[in-house]
Amino acid sequence: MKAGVLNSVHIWLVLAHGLFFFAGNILFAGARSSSNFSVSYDVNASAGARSASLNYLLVDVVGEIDGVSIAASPSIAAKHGFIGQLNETVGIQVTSTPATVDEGDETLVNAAAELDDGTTFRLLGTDVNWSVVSGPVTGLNALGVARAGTVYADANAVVRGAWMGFTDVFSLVVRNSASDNFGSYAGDGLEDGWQVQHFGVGHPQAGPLSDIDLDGLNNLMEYAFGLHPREDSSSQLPQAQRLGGDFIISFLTPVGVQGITHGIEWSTSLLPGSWNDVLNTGTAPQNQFVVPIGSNDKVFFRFRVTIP
Ligand SMILES: [Ca+2]
Ligand SMILES: [Ca+2]
Ligand SMILES: [Ca+2]
Repeated sequence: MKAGVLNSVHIWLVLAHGLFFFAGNILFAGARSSSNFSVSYDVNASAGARSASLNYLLVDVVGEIDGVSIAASPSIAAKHGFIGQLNETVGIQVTSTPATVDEGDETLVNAAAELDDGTTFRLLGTDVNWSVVSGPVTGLNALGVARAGTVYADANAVVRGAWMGFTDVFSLVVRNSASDNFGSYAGDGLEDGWQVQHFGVGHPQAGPLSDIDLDGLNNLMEYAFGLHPREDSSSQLPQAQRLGGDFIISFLTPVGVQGITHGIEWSTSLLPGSWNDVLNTGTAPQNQFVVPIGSNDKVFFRFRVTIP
């Protein structure tokens, strides 16, 4: 029993010793500073105190440096000495993964909450209210999965996410990955961008067999030879040149024209069944056709353009 009493006294003395040094630290606290930080004083006061510099604000509370510090730029807040970091949401960020999507494909639109300590956390897609602001997105479901529509050229689409009163928009790129799949111009052999360029969207005379300018060349021929489908271009077809005993017709496939096969046929009478194919001896994009004149006193040519 006696030993037990002595032990109890010893423990009490250690505690008192510790308390003494705690009080001593408070007595000798004072101002501290750095290039972007200053604390005017530390104080053992239940009301705490506040100090600040150009880009720092510190609110002290009892016994240690606790409180809130705020940097003006970037705007970040930190709360010292609390059991856990306390955060406030200051906005949301909407992005898309991937940010470029082929027409007809899907991409996942994400949203993250921005916190005042400079961190973010991912939001569940189902927690966000999604909507399409503009552009070729034909579907955007509750999870944030966006489906790109068909386009005639690369195009931007803007989607919006809203959560807890915050909104953000994101612009994703829909890539024109197929050249003949757009609306009423799909599958007709003409590049959709060319049709929209000359006729706008959905024009009834933009098809390959129409000849809106009545120059004798339908739109397929106009396209194949890089001509303007709404201006008389009948004199702009490649011309035959005589070289020795041959006629030679040589021309380049226009830049951007694809899916087209150019051909030449010749006849001496223009009669049905009298037309003969000529071999294309050029190397793409060059086309070259050579027709021996022989003993013929006249030879006619005609162009033939085919699409798959
Ligand atoms: Ca397309
Ligand atoms: Ca087309
Ligand atoms: Ca025409």
